Amino acid sequence: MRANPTDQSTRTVSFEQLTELLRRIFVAHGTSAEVADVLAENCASAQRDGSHSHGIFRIPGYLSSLASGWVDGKAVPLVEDVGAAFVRADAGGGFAQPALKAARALLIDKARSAGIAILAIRNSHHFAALWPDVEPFAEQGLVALSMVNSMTCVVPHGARQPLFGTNPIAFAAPRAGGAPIVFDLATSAIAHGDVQIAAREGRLLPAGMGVDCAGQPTEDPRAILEDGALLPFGGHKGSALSMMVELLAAGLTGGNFSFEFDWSKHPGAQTPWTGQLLIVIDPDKGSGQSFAQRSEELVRQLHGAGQERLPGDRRYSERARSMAHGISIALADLERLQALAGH
Ligand code: NDP
Ligand code: PYC
Repeated sequence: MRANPTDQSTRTVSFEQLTELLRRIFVAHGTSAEVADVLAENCASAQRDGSHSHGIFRIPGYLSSLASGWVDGKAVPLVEDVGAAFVRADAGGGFAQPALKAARALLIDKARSAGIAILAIRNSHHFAALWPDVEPFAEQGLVALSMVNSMTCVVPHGARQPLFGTNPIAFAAPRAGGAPIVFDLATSAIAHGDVQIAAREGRLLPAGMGVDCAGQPTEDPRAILEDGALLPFGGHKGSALSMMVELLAAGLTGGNFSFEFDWSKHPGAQTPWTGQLLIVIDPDKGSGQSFAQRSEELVRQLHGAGQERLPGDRRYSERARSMAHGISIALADLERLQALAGH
């Protein structure tokens, strides 16, 4: 780990160094080595790509959830082959990503043979960015769509009280001339993690993100976090998408709806106990043409129409910078991580 010459209060670490540090933290706080490998790579990838609401910022939440006994860091997922194009995984009260890892090869085999395959994960905790779950499929020429529900903190459009989670949707598609096209967005106006970061930094939010405990619009992130709530993005449209996420990620999989679990007997619990759906498609079955060539043509037209920045582009450029120059981390944060790893 080397000092950044331009700023004495930060250090740069390589992706591999950060992954190893996080892996040691997870193991030291009660996960199995297998689960630690998956979570550490996921969290380090988010930090590397500038997905700051789901990078190292999340480590205290992971650890307090583990310490509370709310999530099983040693759970072994159970994968079931339930149809020509359908796989189920019971995460056993553990994290969703190890369940995805366990089901992945079967899911890809089915998507390639049937043209499409579904993975329904239940009894799972997802506390991360969603793009790491879909992007690798597109790197293998497949289209992937995923959604996960979280914890009640979003007021449905026209409702008086919160019911939905922040419920992200992520999509990845291969492209002939570059890295996959990927988007990953919360269906709330802002991710809960970004509200927490704004509160910590003492910043106000833009208008239209949330309401206070009286249901009145507020730009104060603390008022949203303390008995207030978030709003869906795009009014009734985002609200409809959030409802779809509840139906597919929880209703269809057998996971909890965002309003269905009660973590009050586990002080410190932060990881939502819900479900996740993945749909994987072999796009070349759709027509006689190469899908990756078709998506490249769409990108060309988007650029021609003036859209320079596609979803995913910011992450990819952060990733390139991190891989070339290291991941910059505040010294205080790095020291906290090292202490958690037991250095
Ligand atoms: P953002 O609003 O920051 O970004 C959403 C998407 O839009 C990204 O793909 C982003 O690309 C793209 N984008 C942003 N700005 C532009 C622009 N100007 N032009 C074109 N594309 C743009 O994300 P959210 O705040 O909605 O979500 C943040 C993270 O929180 C996500 O990773 C999500 O999965 C995670 N989350 C996880 C939850 C869970 O339960 N596990 C719950 C809710 C959220 P780029 O990435 O390149 O910036
Ligand atoms: O940022 O909304 C969020 C979130 C919820 C669960 C994990 N991240």
